[in-house]
Amino acid sequence: MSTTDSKDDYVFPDVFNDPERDAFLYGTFPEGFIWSSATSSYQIEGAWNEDGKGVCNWDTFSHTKCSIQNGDTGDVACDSYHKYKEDVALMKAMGLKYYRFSISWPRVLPDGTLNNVNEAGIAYYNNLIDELRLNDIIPMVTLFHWDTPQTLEDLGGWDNEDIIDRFNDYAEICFKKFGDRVPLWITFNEPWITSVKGYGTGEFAPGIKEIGTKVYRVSHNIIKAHAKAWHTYDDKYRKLQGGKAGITLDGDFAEPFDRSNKAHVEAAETFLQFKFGWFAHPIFVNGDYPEIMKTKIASKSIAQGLGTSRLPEFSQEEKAYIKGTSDFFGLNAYTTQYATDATEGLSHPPSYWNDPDVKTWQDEGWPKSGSSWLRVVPWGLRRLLKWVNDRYHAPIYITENGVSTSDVFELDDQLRQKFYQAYVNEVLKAIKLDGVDVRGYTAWSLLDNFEWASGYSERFGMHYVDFNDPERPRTAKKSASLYSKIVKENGFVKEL
Ligand code: PNW
Repeated sequence: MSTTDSKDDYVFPDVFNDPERDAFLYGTFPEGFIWSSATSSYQIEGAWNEDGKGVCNWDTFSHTKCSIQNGDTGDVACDSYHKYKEDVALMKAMGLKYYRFSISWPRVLPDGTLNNVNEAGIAYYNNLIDELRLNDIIPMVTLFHWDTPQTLEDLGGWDNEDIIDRFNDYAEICFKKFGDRVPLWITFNEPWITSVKGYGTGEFAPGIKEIGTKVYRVSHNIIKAHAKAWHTYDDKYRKLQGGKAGITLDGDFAEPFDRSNKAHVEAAETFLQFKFGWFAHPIFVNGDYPEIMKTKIASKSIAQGLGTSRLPEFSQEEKAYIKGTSDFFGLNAYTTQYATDATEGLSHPPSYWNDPDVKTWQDEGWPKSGSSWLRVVPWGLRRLLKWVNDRYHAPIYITENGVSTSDVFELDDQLRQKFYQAYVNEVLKAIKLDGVDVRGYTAWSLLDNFEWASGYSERFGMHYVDFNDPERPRTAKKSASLYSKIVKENGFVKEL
């Protein structure tokens, strides 16, 4: 790439070539910037019923016919329960200094409660953490990346508020057992997905389809559970262990289709409030949902003949307890939508999709990935970072960003190499040009793994995993060396 305004200044020159917006920026990240890669327990561990682990909602869901593409399950996945040392060696070879993984709740507490602590599960995570520290890799740990103990799911899961105390017990045992070596805790990964896909559309475990009502109750309980676990850390462990605790939220960026059209601008903002604000407004701003959500859902609920809003309310006491309960903003970002105001299908049937009065879509010209929902839009990440920064004023850790390709054997993964170059470059622009406080970047994912309802048909890894081989061999793709180069140079150093 050269500094002159030529096609070479762009990573995707045919699609994204606006000199203002898309030109490549050389430079390095602030000193101490955290470079990491991520996985999650159900997606990589396997060993679903070994050494005393309890059954989780995804075990049940994936064992139910027709819920996952090709009937795939996470029974073995990448077999990381047995091969974690190999995983650590891959990170070491890439020069990564941080690793984001998640703990399986039922591997530690098989029935979800303190009645039965699985020492083998505790030992597994102790071994993993020790292996990481031995290799100078610092763990960033997610407590809940969607695998709920089945015993608790049977009692209503996140729709039963008793789970708030159970989650707090589980979080506390993790702080107690592992916290001396874990400086960064993430309570929940993407509560939007749990609420909307788990209890709304039913695409994900537990497969419940109550998109107009339950989604809001589930997220209400998750927000309270998050706040409680954060207070436990803050009250009892922070001083001793010196770490930080926060939440990871996800969502697409929304770009007004026509920036000069006020209705489009408002629609994009509303979309973002319904995605991020739903969780971020209570946690980072004032303990309560965004006004636009409260107004829209209440007026639609009344029009639908309901006596109260489908969106639950927090008490004054709860608001005070929830506000300010995240030491950082964990952000999972992948793609972007265009947004306009919508006027159809507003009141019936009650649905999270209709509540915002917004229509979104993706441009056909944006590069496709292996996942239908994910088109490559690098500039959307920079705008999203600025949007989050302006509203929530918290240090941002990008806890996931990455791209899928379809299930083919491909080590020279051109799309993923270009994706990381372009997206990481947008993070650099956000820091250098917009003054956004981004502290870290995490690539999703270290390994190809179980991609939820898509099973093994979509590959997000920087390492290829052969799922037909019982040994689950890992092979580095070219994106692994490209990412490793960015990490070692702490950015983009121009080669003369
Ligand atoms: C995130 N969508 O999930 C998760 O945190 C990861 O576990 C997952 O593997 C990764 O992104 C890639 O998908 C998402 O359909 C799953 O919009 C689905 C969607 C978004 C994020």
